[in-house]
Amino acid sequence: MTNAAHPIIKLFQFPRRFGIPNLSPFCCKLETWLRIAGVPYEVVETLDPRKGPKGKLPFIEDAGVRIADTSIIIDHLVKTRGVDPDARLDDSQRAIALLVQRALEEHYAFVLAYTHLVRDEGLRHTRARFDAVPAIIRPLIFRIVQGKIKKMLWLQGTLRHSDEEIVESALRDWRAILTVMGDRLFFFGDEPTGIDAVVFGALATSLLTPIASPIRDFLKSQPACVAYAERMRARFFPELANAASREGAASLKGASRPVQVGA
Ligand SMILES: N[C@@H](CCC(=O)N[C@@H](CS)C(=O)NCC(=O)O)C(=O)O
Repeated sequence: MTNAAHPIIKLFQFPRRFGIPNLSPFCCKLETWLRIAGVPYEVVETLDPRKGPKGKLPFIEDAGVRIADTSIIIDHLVKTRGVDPDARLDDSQRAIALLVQRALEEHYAFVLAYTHLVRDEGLRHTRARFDAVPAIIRPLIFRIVQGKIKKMLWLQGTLRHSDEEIVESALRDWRAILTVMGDRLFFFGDEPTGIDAVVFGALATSLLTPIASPIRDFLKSQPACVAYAERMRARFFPELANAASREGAASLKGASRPVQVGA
């Protein structure tokens, strides 16, 4: 796959946190897709989306050319690398995949911005990303970034709803998606396809992080969903799955009372 015509691509994305590929559903999606498709890459960590051609992360650099937007990047790699994890899907499966992708990327992604960057439970964990900013200007930068996120969510519409309404809308997304998935190993059967990268991108940051929310509680209560998320991480990011299970074992060892795993 990698030869003189195709130098290794550079993947610009946020640094990893919390034992998942990325807190950003889009960064997690793209890196997962690269591993599903077997396209080699090297990661360049950055906290600054403004470096990308569309002012967002992730983006790639392929032979010196920067390309943004996960779906456009994937189309580019399918064409140039001749790999396509969706090759075996029929028209109906492709249509379902697109609708699920739209639900997660054009609706649920805004709920994630709310749960992770506006809600107190999320901010408690995501505020640390400002640690790299000099302490003297940190509160100011934090207020500016938070103001930008809130404005975006207000214009998009999410922030006009109550917390309960936002959570309920997200639960509807997940109930529908989990119903379509059933308890198959991967979204469309025994082998992963592109939509698994999208679903895992949204699920990992919702379920496999310490960021508490009623959405995480719901997802945790769905055994097939938890097994799917763990399966995706174990298959495509074994280095993270091993670290996560070591952390889990250590916290069990250190616990003074028996702890119910997965509770
Ligand atoms: N449609 C884009 C969405 C990417 C996106 O929204 N990235 C977010 C992080 S999850 C971002 O960079 N936000 C920074 C900003 O909007 O300033 C894709 O598929 O790549």
